[in-house]
Amino acid sequence: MYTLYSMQRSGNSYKVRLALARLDIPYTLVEVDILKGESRTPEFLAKNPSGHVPLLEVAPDRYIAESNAILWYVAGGTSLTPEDRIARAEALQWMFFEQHSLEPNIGAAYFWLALIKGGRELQRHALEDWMENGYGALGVMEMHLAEHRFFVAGRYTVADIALYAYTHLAEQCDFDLSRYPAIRAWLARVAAEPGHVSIDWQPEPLAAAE
Ligand SMILES: N[C@@H](CCC(=O)N[C@@H](CS)C(=O)NCC(=O)O)C(=O)O
Repeated sequence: MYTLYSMQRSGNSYKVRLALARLDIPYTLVEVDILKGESRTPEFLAKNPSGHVPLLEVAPDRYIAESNAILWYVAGGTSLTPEDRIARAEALQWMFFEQHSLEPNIGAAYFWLALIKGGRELQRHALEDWMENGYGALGVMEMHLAEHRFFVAGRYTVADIALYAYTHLAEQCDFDLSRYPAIRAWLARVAAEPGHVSIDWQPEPLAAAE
């Protein structure tokens, strides 16, 4: 049985909740409030020295960090992970793109504008860069999605889950998606996938063991 250390409003944590819900995999959810420093305690750092959520305990004292690595672990062998070599590399290509070009910009803007009171003033200068680079990433995605229903392999995969998390939050942090019709259509396709859950959703608490 997995234990997922997650924060409800974290897009990176949401990716893992989305995949586990789609795959109907039960798990124990532990809420970690990063705003209160709960991911920086000695106990948490012993589990993940990066001090980040999400973190998945896959066996006693065996942890996997990094949202996109966790996606590959939980979805391995399912339709969410492509089998052939090119498609696997393409999925990784988009997941590295997500971490390098999308998450550091839209994720940072979301954190400071949507989660931190007074964040806009504190990050006024950084925000300009996040907006410019975030729009750059959205432009790349729009070009691809104008020709493809999903990012890889013609179907919903871990690459879509990784990219959906922060893209669907973009309008909560100043990004205007009206200029990106292919992205909006893709967001709707992902939201219509079986087992889709919102970022607010939580699994039912598991019954305590006898
Ligand atoms: N590359 C990591 C990033 C994880 C990350 O930045 N997590 C944030 C929440 S979205 C966090 O835990 N921040 C707490 C901190 O830095 O103290 C991933 O994809 O999992």
